[in-house]
Amino acid sequence: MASPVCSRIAVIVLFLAFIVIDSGAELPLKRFEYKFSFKGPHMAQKDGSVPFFEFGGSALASEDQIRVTPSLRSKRGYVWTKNVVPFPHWEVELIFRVSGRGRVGADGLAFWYRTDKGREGPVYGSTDRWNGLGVFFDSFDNDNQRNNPFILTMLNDGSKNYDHNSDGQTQQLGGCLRDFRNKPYPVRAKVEYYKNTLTLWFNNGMTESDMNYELCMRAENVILPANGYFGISAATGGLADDHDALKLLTHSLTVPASELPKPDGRITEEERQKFTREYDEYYEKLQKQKEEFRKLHPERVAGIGVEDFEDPNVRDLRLIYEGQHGIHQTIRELNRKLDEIIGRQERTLSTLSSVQSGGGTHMGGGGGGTPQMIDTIKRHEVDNVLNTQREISQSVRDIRSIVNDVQQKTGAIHLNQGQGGRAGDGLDFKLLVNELQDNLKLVKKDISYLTSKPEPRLPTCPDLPELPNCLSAGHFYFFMILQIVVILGYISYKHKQEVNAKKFF
Ligand code: MAN
Ligand code: CA
Ligand code: CA
Repeated sequence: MASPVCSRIAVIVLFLAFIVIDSGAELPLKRFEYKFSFKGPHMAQKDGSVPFFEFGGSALASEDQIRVTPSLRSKRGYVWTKNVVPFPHWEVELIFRVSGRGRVGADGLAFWYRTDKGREGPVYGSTDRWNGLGVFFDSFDNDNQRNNPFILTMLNDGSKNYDHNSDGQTQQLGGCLRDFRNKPYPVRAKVEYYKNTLTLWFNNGMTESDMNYELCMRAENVILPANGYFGISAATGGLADDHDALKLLTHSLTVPASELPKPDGRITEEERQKFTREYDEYYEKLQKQKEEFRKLHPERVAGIGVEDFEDPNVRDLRLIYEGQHGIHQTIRELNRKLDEIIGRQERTLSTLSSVQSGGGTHMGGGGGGTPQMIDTIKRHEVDNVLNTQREISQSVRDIRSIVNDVQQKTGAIHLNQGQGGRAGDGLDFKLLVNELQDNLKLVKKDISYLTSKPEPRLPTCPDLPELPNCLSAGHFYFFMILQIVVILGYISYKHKQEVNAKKFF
């Protein structure tokens, strides 16, 4: 059961879609053309003319209508646009009234689009052998076919005469049997010529609505001449009606851009030369304007630089530079992060080594306790310790060299003494003592420097197994003083021996 319902719905949707697509595709753009329209109120000016229209014969304009013919016998009247119609597609709505006291009226009213202004003539008030379109609202049944009032369209290329006696039945393009006389409201006819299709709708004036149109005729492949005029004419004969034109509303129709044939993108040589010439002219004009601007505003030009416009090569170089700068920044950032990782790794290793080395010293008695919490050694603290150790080592090496120097000097004195002293030995001894004092001062200074250095906060030598040449200040003092005392004792002893030896001479 569901399947047929679904298929019906699908068909309806498809149908509606086609309608929407179809109607959307064919909807032309409409524009009201006031130069080809008239309507009341205030239709006629003080001199009786109607703007953009000319009329003659029995036609008479008033405030709200143009009476093309009065209901008097053998009248002809006409109204024509002053200007030719410049647009190829159009829609014209004619609102009019045909009224008379008789049961039968005559002869009828015509709407025209033709290449000449058909002033007074036999075809519903206009001239015959026209070129273009005639839409005839034929009230009187001349051929007695009981088919009037009738609405009839007829094309003419200027070669045909309208057959009045047969009501043009054999000449018609199309038409419809409609009564348009003595209606409660004005009747309306809408004529559309769009894409070579002629369509006629009719509103019989039974209501005031302007929407109740019904199709009268449609004809395709209709080719109307260009540059025609719109016109209205009417005629009476043995019988007569009032033929009143109330409104003529014209719209031009434009084919939507989506339906226009697309250009193939190629241009002719002539067009190319034209565009090139226009470009050159524009460029020259631009250069002149730039030059004028420079003259008028030199300070602004100087502030801006040589050119406000970037050269393509300069732009490429700038882009390359910016790219390289970006790469450089990225590398720097990576380098920084790598340093950070290495730092963390070193701290971790230091912590591990501290734990390992501190495990034996900090373990609670007997090795049965849990490890105590140990402070983490920072890298800069380790560096400080190492630097301090290096300085101490260097100082110790300096002291060693000084001590060696003192020993060498002492050895030299001893040698001199062994070779026998001569005159002036007392002076040499004095110089030696002074030099010894100077050296001692240097030693003292170095020691003072060492002792004045702040001790690192962290445990130093004992906790760092790889650091050699550690010497405490106490030991160093002790050995130095001992050495000096020995040397002085030795020198004193030798001096006494020499004094005693001299006594014997
Ligand atoms: C007369 C003639 C015709 C005309 C009728 C109706 O018979 O003038 O041409 O059509 O009257 O007016
Ligand atoms: Ca007729
Ligand atoms: Ca007829």
